This record gives sequence, C-alpha cells and structure tokens, in this order.
Amino acid sequence: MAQIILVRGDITEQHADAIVNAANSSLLGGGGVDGAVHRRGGPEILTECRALRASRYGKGLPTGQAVATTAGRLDAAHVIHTVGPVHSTSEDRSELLASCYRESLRVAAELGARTVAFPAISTGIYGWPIDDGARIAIATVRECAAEPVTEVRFVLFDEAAYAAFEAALETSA
Ligand code: AR6
Repeated sequence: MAQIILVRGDITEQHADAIVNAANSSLLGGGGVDGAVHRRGGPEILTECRALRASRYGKGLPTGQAVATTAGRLDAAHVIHTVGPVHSTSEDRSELLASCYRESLRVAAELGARTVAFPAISTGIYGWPIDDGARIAIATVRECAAEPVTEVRFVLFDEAAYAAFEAALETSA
C-alpha cells in the first residue's frame, strides 16, 4: 500500500518520479496546472505532446485516460498527462474522474515510478467541487496505488484544497 502525503504548493516545484498534469484532450497546453507545467517544463514537453497527437491520439486524448511524456526541465523523470471531466450537475461523471487517478497510476507503475505527485484534477477550470474531487481522489488512490509506487503526493494549491483533502483522508482512514 502506497503512502498518501498532502502538501501545499505548486506542483511544478515538486521533485518526484512522475508529476501528473491536469491537461485537456488536445494535449497542447492551457491554463492552471497545464499552463504551469509547460511554462516551467519547457518546450520539450510540447514537442512530445505534438508527436503523440500525430501518432496515437489524432482525435485527442479521451477524458479519463493518461499518457506520459518527458518532464523537460521539471525536477521529475516523467509528466503524466490526464484529462479530467468538466463537472456537470446533470450527469454523474465521477467514474471519469476516478479513471484519471487510476489510469495515471497505471502509467506510473508501467514507467517504474515510485513517487507520483498529483494536483486536484478537475477542481479548477473544470469546475469540480473541491470536497467531492478530494473524496474521489483519495478513495481511488487508496484502492489503486500499488507497487512500484510507494508514495502518492497530492500537491494542493490553496488552503481550501488542502483542508478538503485532509478531511477526505481522515474520513476514508
Ligand atoms: N500547482 C498545483 N495546483 C495547481 C496549480 C499548480 N501550479 N495551478 C492550479 N492548481 P486546473 P482542471 C490547482 O484548472 O480543473 C487547463 O486549461 C487549482 O487550484 O489546473 O482539471 C487545461 O488545459 C485546482 O484546484 O485543472 C484544461 O483545459 C487544481 O489545481 C483545464 O485547465 C486543478 O485546476 C483543466 O482543468
């Protein structure tokens, strides 16, 4: 069972074997975590993302899936890009959000990553309520994190996100 750690901070400043990016299906960058990852990681990441679009993901990376590239100048070996669902009040998309965590961990394990840093996927521009996003994140990671992954670190940008993850961790213990 992997250890789950919560930290407050900027995910692009983390040292980890794999850093997860809250991307969109174009894989070509955006705002929030995605913007910061490409800005700080440098152009090598985008070059690999473009190659992935040209080869495996002509129609884009589907929501809930994950794919790895180099981490460029980030202090990590890999960036794992995953596409969270946009929150909806008319449809339950929880399974797609859980899939982001599950698939990212599967890719991380394939890469031999021991430490994996996640942002709170979908809880920014994609509008997912932080308490529910935290609950799904913690429950899924508890269920799916397995060897060789020994540490899953959630990197929370603000106090509200940190508090939501802390509560989810306590509730699920
Ligand atoms: N480090 C850690 N957490 C961060 C950082 C950071 N540098 N920046 C923001 N957050 P978001 P999404 C928090 O919007 O909701 C992009 O345009 C933020 O406060 O990055 O999945 C993509 O291209 C929030 O709690 O991702 C997509 O189009 C969480 O990280 C879209 O946004 C996720 O916020 C994806 O939206």
